[in-house]
Amino acid sequence: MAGQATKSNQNKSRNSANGEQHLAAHLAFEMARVVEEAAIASARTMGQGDGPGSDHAAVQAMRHAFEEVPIAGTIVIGEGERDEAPMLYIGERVGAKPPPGLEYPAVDIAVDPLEGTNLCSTGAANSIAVLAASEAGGLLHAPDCYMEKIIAGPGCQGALDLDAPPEDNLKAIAKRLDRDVEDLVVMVLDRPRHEKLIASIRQAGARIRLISDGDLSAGIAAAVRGAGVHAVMGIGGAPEGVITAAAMRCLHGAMLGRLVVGNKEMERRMEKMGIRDPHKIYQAEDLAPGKKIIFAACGVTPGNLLQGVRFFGDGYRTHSLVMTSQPNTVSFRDTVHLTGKPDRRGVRLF
Ligand code: VTB
Repeated sequence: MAGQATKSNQNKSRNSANGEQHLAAHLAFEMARVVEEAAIASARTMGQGDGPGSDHAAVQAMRHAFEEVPIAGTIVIGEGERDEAPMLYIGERVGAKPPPGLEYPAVDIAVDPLEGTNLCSTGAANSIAVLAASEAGGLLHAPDCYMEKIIAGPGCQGALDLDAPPEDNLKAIAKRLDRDVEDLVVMVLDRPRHEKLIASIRQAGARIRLISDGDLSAGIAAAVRGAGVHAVMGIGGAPEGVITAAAMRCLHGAMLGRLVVGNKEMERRMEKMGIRDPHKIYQAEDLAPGKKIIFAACGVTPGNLLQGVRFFGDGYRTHSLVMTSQPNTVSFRDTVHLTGKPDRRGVRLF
């Protein structure tokens, strides 16, 4: 009897584990739909030279898409404070209305409906629609300030030091990757604040790719094999840093980040948001501590990692990266959205 009881308990826990896996997969699928909608809407505006218009299109489409998702969602990183952003503001509740008697799971969400607004408005590469989600409390509520970052692949866990000179980090990364510093490619945002950093990287002998925007997709490129990028260094947005950290949790990338406290006012805001030590060096696990992380990004303009949205007569095609930490999955989703019947030749496979 006792044996049977144990077996039934085992079955129960196996069933609930399967149920949770199913939920993770289902939610990841829903989140992919959300970033796809934002990408499609903003991609329509590509090259119009209207950054705010592109951003607005993405925000509106993302907000609308959330209405179908069965979650009790809270935006923890979004378009700004409630009084400055009408949609996807910090604290906004999103998700479908549950039927009577049913409760949907509480989910915290960090969104960047259009990461790389300028890239989209000029038709340049690498703009994406992106979000990260986790169980409640699983994403740091970072203020909209800057963050010093260093990001590299899984092999560099424990080898990075935010306080060390760039050449030391490059040496450490090269060692872990079994190559010379000269064989490394580092992505850096092309900003005057990085003048010294860029000079040091050049001095050390590594190759550099300067980017005008988009240190989030750069971070992902550095954490995977085959993208031809080995590290991201420099100061970018803190909200983007938290979403990058969520991606690192799924990819096991190495990341360190430290908020840049500009002034007293910012320090007060951080305190209000529950950040006790504003000078803390965070790892990906601190920025995105959730157990069940979901990351979803969809290409808006063509990029290194993701293709952009392609429109054709009877629909459009999107390319997304969807990842979960538990179970740990990394999937690419290539979707043809048909708005009518395909033409005589049918849906193109490749
Ligand atoms: C970066 C970059 C973003 O903001 O985080 C950057 O990745 C930081 O701000 O794409 P500055 O532009 O002030 O340097 C973006 O460029 C836009 O969100």
